[in-house]
Amino acid sequence: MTEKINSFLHDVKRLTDVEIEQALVNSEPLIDGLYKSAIYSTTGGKRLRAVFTILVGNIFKVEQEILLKTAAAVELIHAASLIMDDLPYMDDSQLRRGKPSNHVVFGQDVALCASIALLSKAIELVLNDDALKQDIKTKIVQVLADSYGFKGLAAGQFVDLKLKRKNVSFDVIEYINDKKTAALFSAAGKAGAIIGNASNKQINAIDEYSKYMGLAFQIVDDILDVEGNKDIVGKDVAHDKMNFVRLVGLENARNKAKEYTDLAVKSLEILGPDAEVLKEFTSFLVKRVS
Ligand code: GRG
Repeated sequence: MTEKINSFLHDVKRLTDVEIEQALVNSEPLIDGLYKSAIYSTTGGKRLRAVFTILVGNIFKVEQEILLKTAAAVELIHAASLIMDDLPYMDDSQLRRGKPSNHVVFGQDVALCASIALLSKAIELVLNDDALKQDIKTKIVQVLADSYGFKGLAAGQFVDLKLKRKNVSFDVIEYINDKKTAALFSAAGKAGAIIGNASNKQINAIDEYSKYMGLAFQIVDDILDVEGNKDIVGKDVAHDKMNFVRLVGLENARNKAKEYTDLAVKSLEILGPDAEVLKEFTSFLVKRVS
């Protein structure tokens, strides 16, 4: 089954890459440098959020082509967040996806502009998608906008930067992981479900699954941060910063990841056998090494 997911991942990655390439064609020579910076950070990556949108859409019988622009939009938001996260006044990371971080190559000023431009390109991709009806587009734009604002990435990052050191507790770290990591997975999944005309109950199930899966995913990320190989992980590891593993220890962190994974899988019950594929996806995510 891992082989099946691997090959699915490979195919989706290729198709998402094409979608992103087409979305970032520049016709204005004056801003060539801005596009170069944006393109630099949208290449590479495992495309897990795009895969998730497509897996969820498939559960609701949506064809892959209809989901691709939305899947690419989610990856653009993800790329924008990685650029911002690596900035010196944020996480201060020099390495991302096995190469120097965006600001190391293009400068902090350009990196920030590219990140913002990618966020608007993500929204534009959905709004200009002829495959989607207007009401579906509106719902997706709402979900995507929520994922990186006060209900998502920005909120998580704020707490991470400003409150974590003073107030380290399980709840605070869980809040950060929920907003910084699970929120975008949740948007990716909900967008796929919305395109599939899923009921509110089904969308809530996907949301709950994404939350627990995202929390488990982040713990695995923290484990890789502590004991991963920089060459395989492709980003700065063993940062001396607080994360879930440093708070509770490796063994407890592994147990907690298992607990979240079980809760994620339980959330899928109401979706029936079609959602089985997400169980495979969950176990694929927690076994990852990069
Ligand atoms: C307003 C966009 C925006 C952001 C402001 C900087 C910030 C707030 C939030 C940072 C969020 C962030 C980067 C969280 C880390 C999530 C995470 C575990 C990333 C790694 O995901 P992978 O392994 O990466 O899927 P690849 O490179 O494979 O795509």
